[in-house]
Amino acid sequence: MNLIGAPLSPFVRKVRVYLEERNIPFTAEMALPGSNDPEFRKLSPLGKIPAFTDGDVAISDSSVILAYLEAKNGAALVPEQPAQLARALWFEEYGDSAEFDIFIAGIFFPQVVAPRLHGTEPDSSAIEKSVARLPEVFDYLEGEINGEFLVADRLTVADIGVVSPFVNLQYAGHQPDSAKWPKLASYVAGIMARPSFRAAMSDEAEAMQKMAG
Ligand SMILES: N[C@@H](CCC(=O)N[C@@H](CS)C(=O)NCC(=O)O)C(=O)O
Repeated sequence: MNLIGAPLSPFVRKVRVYLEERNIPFTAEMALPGSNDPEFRKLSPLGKIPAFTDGDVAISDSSVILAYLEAKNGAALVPEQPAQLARALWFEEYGDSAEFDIFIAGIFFPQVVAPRLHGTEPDSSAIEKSVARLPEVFDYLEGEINGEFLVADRLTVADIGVVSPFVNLQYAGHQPDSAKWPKLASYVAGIMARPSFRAAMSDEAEAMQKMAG
């Protein structure tokens, strides 16, 4: 199995963490988001990362990759009980959409990546608008969390999908204040302390250092 992408992407991290959690061996290959390399485009028609191959099977969406791995290896991180399954997939999607839009597109990318990529100053007023939206995400999650995991008292794709974007947010210097969002702060710290997340973050350290200049 080959995971293709760049280490700081929350979507690449989602897949990497899943593979670690299930002890599935894989190789990792570098590709930048939006790459026009024809070989990469064959695997990822939209040019997005991650792309993923398993023999002849090529997949280019993190949620589809996790669904494939659940089907191939036996369900482990997606609950079977319908209401729990829906809740787990909802939170995975919430991480991929609402959190991605504010944490990564709104803060991490313009603050950390764009200045390095384009040699320009960060657009502080646009970033501040996204920072001002953090409480709406934090309030929502605080109301949904009751303990160590979001669903079924065990790790699911919900936790991987929700916490992965918090890693980028932390790289950009933001995290939920434990005085205001105690359940969320403790939940995020607990999931991020898992060996799977620690391994991903340790692999990313060099890329993050380069990004920070
Ligand atoms: N739905 C996709 C989203 C992947 C995605 O948007 N990746 C970003 C990088 S974090 C990307 O490749 N962007 C390049 C582009 O949109 O051209 C997934 O879950 O894998």
